[in-house]
Amino acid sequence: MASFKPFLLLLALGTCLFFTEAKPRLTRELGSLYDDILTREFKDLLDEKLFGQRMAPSDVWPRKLRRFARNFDLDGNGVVTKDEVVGKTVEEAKNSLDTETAAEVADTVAEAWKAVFGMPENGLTISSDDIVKTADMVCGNEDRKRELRIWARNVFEEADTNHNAELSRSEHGLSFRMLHVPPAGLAASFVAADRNKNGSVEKEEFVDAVVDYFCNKSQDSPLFG
Ligand SMILES: [Ca+2]
Ligand SMILES: [Ca+2]
Ligand SMILES: [Ca+2]
Repeated sequence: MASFKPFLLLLALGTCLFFTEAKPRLTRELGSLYDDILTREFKDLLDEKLFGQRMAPSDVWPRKLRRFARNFDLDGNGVVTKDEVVGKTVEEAKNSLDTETAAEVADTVAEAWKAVFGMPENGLTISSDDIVKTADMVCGNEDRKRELRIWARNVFEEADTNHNAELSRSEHGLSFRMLHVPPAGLAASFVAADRNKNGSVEKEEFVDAVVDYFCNKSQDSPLFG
């Protein structure tokens, strides 16, 4: 549709000019018809501009979301599947954690896939707009955002293996390796979460950092590498 607009605008203007010479009365009628077209076309263009601004405040957010998704795209085909996110993470949890904690991790990851992010069964194409729409549905709805906070608290509880209500560097490292954060990104991830710089990550810091990662549209974060 957009490619016809310059043509329609030119046609409207050209015809108005042509009829001005030949038929004044008809010109008035056609003039108002073309005024309508011009008004409508201008409104469409304006709507497009406003809509575009609403949908794309910047590319920081999509880039951040895509980076997170790519950590899980283990075969590198551009699609994150349920098996890559849930299946493989559960497999790794079973290999490196005790049976009970591994079962808890399995539940938390499965919950994230379905209940928190509402991911489609057939996976998600990382480069598509669906990834932004998915995050928008979570962050734009208070109930869904609460689910995200509850999920982050559960992840924190599982990561806090000595149950002292804070994550040490090694506890943080173990959990974030399981979330496929590359080893080179772990130090920056810890610093991003430890906002009061006291050398450990408290629950509130952790939850805030997770929500900020998924919902802050204007600031990037190294939390997930
Ligand atoms: Ca894949
Ligand atoms: Ca701890
Ligand atoms: Ca701290």
